[in-house]
Amino acid sequence: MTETKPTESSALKKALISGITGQDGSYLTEFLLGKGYEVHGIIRRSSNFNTQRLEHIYIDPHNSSARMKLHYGDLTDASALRKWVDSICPDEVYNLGAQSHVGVSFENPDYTADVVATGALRLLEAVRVHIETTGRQVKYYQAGSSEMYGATPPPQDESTLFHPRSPYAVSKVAAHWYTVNYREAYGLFACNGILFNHESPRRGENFVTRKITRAVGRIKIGLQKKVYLGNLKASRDWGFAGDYVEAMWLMLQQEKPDDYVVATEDSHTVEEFLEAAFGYVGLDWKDHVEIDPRYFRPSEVDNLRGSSEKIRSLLGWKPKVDFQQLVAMMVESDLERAKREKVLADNGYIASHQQP
Ligand code: NDP
Ligand code: GDR
Repeated sequence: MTETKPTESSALKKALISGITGQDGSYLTEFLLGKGYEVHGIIRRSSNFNTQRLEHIYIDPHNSSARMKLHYGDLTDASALRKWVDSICPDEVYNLGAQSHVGVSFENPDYTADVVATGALRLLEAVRVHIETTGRQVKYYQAGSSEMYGATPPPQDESTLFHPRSPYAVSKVAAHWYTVNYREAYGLFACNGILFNHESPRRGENFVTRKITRAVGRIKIGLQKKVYLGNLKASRDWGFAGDYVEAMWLMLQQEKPDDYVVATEDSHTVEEFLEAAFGYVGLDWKDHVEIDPRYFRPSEVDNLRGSSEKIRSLLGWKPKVDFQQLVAMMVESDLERAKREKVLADNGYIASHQQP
C-alpha cells in the first residue's frame, strides 16, 4: 500500500468546490474555513436562492474578512470551469457537484451522465490545462460513491469489483476511472473518495433518511399523518456527513494521491432506520408508513457495508458519530423545525402542508 504522510501546512490555501451548496459542500466549507482556507464555490444560477445551507457562514463579499466566495458556473459548462480554475488558482479542487439522486437518474439519465461523468472530465481537464500552462500544483478530489459497488455483496473495499445498478452509479464509475486515468496519464494529484451514505440535518429532503426524519417531526407535531416510501429492505452503511468531509481533506494532505473507501462498517435496513427514528419520539412507524410503488427503482442496490480499514490505518480517520446518534441528531433537528412550522400554520401564515 502507498506510504502516506501529512505534508505542507494548510494555512492560507485556496480551495475550489463544485457542489458547495449541497450537504457535503456546506460541511466541507465550514471545515476548510476552520483550517484557514479561502474557499471558492461554484454555484448554479437558479430562479430562487439555492444557498440556504451556506447562510450561517455567509459574509458579504464587500467585507474584507469574507473568506468564502461564490461564482456562477455549471459542470456542464467547460468554459466556466476553465475560467474559474485559471482565475482563482486554487491549491485544491473538490468535485462534489452532481445530480446525486439515484432514483431521479433513471428519469434523467442523459443529464445525470453529463453532470456526473462528463462534468468530472471537464473539471479534470480544466485542472490539467491549468497545471500545464502555469506549472502550479493543484490537487483534485473526486466524490466517488458506494453505489459503484451496486450488486457486489459486502463488505466492499478498494479492491471490490464495481457493478453499478443505475445511470447515476454508472456515471460515478466513469468519473472514478477518469480520475485514475488523469493520475496515471498526466501525473495529476487526483484522489477518489469512495464514500458510503452519509447524512445530516442538512441532507436533501428526498433522500430516505431525511424524508423519514422530516416526517417524524411533522407527524409528532400533528402536521401530517403518513409518509409514503418504497423498498424498506435495502441496507445502507449510514454515517454523518460532518465526519466524512474531514476524510476528503485528509486524502489531499498526503504525499501521494490514492483512492480510499470511507464508511462506518455498520449497516442497517431502511426499516431499522424507521424503527429508530419513530421510536425516538415514542411512535410506531407501522402506524404511519405506506408503501408507494413509485419509489421502487428499476434495479435496486440491496446491501452496502464498507470496509474502511485502509483510511483508518493509513490516514488515521474514523467516524465519530454512530447510527443511533445520527438518527437522534436528525430527528431532533426536524422536530424543532416542525415546531416552528406549527406556529406559522396555527397563525395562518402557511397552510399545514406547506414548508416555510
Ligand atoms: P447534494 O445533492 O446535497 O449536492 C449536490 C451539489 O451539486 C449541489 O450543490 C448542487 O447544486 C450541485 N449540482 C448539481 N448539478 C450541478 C451542475 N450541473 N453543475 C454544478 N453543480 C451542480 O449532494 P451531497 O452533498 O450529498 O453529495 C456530494 C457529492 O458526493 C455528490 O457528488 C454525490 O453524488 C456524492 N456522494 C454523496 C454521498 C452521500 O451519501 N451524501 C455518498 C457518496 C457520494 P444545487 O444546490 O443548485 O442543486
Ligand atoms: P441512495 O440513497 O440511493 O443510497 O443514494 P437514498 O436515501 O435515496 O436511498 C436509500 C435506500 O432507501 C430506499 N428507499 C427510498 N429512497 C428514497 N430516496 N425515497 C424513498 O421514498 C425510499 N423508500 C425506500 C432506496 O430504494 C434505497 O435503497 C445516496 C445518494 O446520496 C447518492 O448520491 C450516494 O452516492 C449514495 O447515497 C451513496
